[in-house]
Amino acid sequence: MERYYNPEVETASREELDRIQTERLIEQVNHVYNNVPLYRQRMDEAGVKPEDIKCLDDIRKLPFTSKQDLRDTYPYGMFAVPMKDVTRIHASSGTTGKQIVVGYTDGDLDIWDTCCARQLVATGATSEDKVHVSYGYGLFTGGLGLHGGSQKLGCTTIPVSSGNTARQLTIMQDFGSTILGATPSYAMYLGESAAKAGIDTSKLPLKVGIFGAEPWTEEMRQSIEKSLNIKAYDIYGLTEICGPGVAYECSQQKGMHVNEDHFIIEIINPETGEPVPDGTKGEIVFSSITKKAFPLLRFRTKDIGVITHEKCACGRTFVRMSKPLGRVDDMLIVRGVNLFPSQIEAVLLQENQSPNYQIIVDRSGSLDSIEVDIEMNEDNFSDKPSDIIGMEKALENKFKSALGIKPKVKLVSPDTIPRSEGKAVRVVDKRHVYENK
Ligand code: DLL
Repeated sequence: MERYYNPEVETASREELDRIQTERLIEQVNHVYNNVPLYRQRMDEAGVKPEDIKCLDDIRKLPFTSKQDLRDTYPYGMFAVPMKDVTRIHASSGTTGKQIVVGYTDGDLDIWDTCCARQLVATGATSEDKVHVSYGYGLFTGGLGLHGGSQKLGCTTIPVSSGNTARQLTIMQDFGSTILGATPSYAMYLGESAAKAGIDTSKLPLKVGIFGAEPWTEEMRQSIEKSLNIKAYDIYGLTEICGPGVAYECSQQKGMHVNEDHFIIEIINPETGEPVPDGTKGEIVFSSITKKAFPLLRFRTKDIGVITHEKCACGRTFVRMSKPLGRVDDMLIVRGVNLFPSQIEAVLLQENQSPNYQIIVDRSGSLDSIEVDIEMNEDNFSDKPSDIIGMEKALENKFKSALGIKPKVKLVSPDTIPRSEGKAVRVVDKRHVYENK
């Protein structure tokens, strides 16, 4: 039988959900108007006053929020409560200088934990479970997010964090982990490593995986389910909205239910900003309607997806979103780090390298690899292999300190990177991480 963490709201009627969302949206609009200068200014410019928001459709009168707005107000410009009320800070994965800093009050953390607890229960978890959290702990929201949900549900929480694969496997065996939280690529790696170490995963108590933070395909799901002998669930979220737990899969695994009592989802045409009907692909936009410290209205995620309000056999009435089907921008997620080609370009510029470059992302087994091919220019041209290797290593280190990940750098002869007639093809992603839908 299907179990819910908050049955009243997870299975509430559409009318009831509309009522909750409308009430909370109105309150949130007042909160941001009174406490976030950027919102007050944007709403004044658009000629919208908080009292103009009376029903859910009125959300369209409100301005969008972009990642750029969050960068422009770095670090605390979007915070809507005094810092003394902010009890936790997280930041988007990725790079120095361009991080998005988000804050939570105690109440915000409690809601976040609830959202993650709902996901756990949707996979069948109870307080008897031992939740092995292999998402990174730290500014990244994955580790502490799932941790909070697990603890709230009363599970035995094992805060392993990421890395040290041999130790992860030992803990899994000796501590008896029953649920694993990790990025899907790390879960794949754990499965491969278990096989190499001769561990028979069918003998382990592990039964469920909760995987997200990066795109993954149905093929990956099947492969992880087989190698770890578990059932794998998808969980979606983003730092700006809270972290993991924005949307979660149920027993039916036909899309992810959005925690609609806390977040309003819209799908828009990314060019016009106009809403598109259910079943039509568009950019996913979220408003957080209960968050006090870092409330966002109509945040453009740049993820592409579709939603459906069709009834789900699990009994939940929350709208379902598809897996992200792509991105509106060119953001890559490589080994869990969000990365923009423009950040690679900035390092090249700083190092006086040629602007002719190409980024090649690939995956062998479960490990992402990233290579940056750069044409040599007049200043650094050399045909001495030892010089070239030295320059490549130096650049690799520059990337590591600027981006947090170390790509392989290959200096190539001038005029060898293919030129294109339209937009330069900066990224070749051979992993095919999005489903071709
Ligand atoms: O990845 C939060 C998270 C942690 C979600 C753990 C799930 C589990 P960010 O680092 O801000 O936050 O990255 C957010 O990652 O806009 C999507 O592009 C992508 N993403 C997140 N979950 C999924 C998923 C966390 N299930 C960005 N499938 C988002 C595909 C996902 N992409």
